[in-house]
Parts: sequence; structure tokens; C-alpha cells
Amino acid sequence: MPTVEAQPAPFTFAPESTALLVIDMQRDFLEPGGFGESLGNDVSQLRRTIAPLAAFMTTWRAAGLPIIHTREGHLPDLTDCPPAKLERGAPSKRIGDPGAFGRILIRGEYGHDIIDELRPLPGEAVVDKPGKGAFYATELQELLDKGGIRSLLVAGVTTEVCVHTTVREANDRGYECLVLADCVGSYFPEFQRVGLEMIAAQGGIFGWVADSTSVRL
Ligand code: C5J
Repeated sequence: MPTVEAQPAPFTFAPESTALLVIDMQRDFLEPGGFGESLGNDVSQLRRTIAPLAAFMTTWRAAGLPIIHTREGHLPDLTDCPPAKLERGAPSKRIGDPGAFGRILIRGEYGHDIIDELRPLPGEAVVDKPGKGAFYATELQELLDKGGIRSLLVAGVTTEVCVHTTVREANDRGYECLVLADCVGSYFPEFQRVGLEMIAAQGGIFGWVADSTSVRL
């Protein structure tokens, strides 16, 4: 079984029961001119994850291992979007408003989809989620059960929001999670650093953290 030099301790996983979970690598969050940038965020902080993640996905696929992608977003009528999420803050653009890449975070719109560099291959699962966590109101648990998956390598954006929420949910459900530090990103460098520290703190309270280059299959 591969063992990865990780924080806070080596992480060992059985490839046949491990999936790569790629969280929300969507145009709305990552593309210049998109929703994320319209909120005043520096998308380069997220875009630095694209090259290492694309390389890791190539290696993972070559080993015949499964990738599950997620997308955060809502139905066109917004019936799955809690009013609190819709109305919070005073953003210049809200979920469902017209944006540079179609209606913001609405399923089926161009901006809601995954960036070209990390496009899912036919046969790879894409889980649409209305919340920050990938387990809430989705089929993810069922997919993992069916595939006999017990460990997750986690990548995507943003570190302190959807990655963290998902890793916490997974941890509570008994999954062992290794977060790939170079393949997760936050708009805020401080949150990136502290977000990763929080996962590995206290003996790995939510999981393990390592760069993707430390994973050898
Ligand atoms: C955010 C996410 N940051 N995918 N979504 O709203 O982390």
C-alpha cells in the first residue's frame, strides 16, 4: 500500500478503495472576469492549483483510479438555495444574477461548469451540490459506498470553505482524507495556510496534508 509523507504523520492508503475528490474547480470561481473576481477576489490564488492538479489527475487516471468531481450550484428557479445564502452580504452580484459567464452558480450555465483544463472524462462522476459540503443533499455517500471507497484524496477550491466543509463531513462519516496542499486554493493566503494547519492539527483532527508530488502510486 502506498504511504505518503504527510502532516501530521505518514498517510497510508489502499488504491482500490481510494478516490480523488476534486471540489468545485468551476469557471465561476476560477476564471478571470467571473463571479469570484467580481467579489474582489484574486483568482490567481486559486489558479496556481490548476497545473499541479492537472498533472496529478493524469497520474491518477493512468493508474486506473477513480476521480469524482463536484460543482457548487443551484437549480434555475433557486428553490434549492436557502434565502440566507442568497441574501447574505451585499455582493455586487448574487447567485442567479446574470454574470460574465451566464447566471451565477446556476446549473447548466457556462460559468457553473468545470474549467477546461480539468474537464471530467466520460465515466467520471460529477456531483452537483447546493451547499458547501459535498455530502449535503447529494448522492456522494451512495457513490462512495457503491465503489467501496474508504479513503479520499481531496483537491479543489476553496480551502477554507468547500474543501474544509467536505473534509469535515467525510471525517465524521469515517473516511480517511488526505488533502493535497498544492492542489487546494483559497483567495486568501492566510486562510490557505491556517486552513491546512487546522486539518492536520491535534494529531490530524480532520485528516492529513501533503503535496501531490509526495503521492507515489
Ligand atoms: C465558495 C467553494 N467559496 N467552492 N465555494 O463559496 O468553496
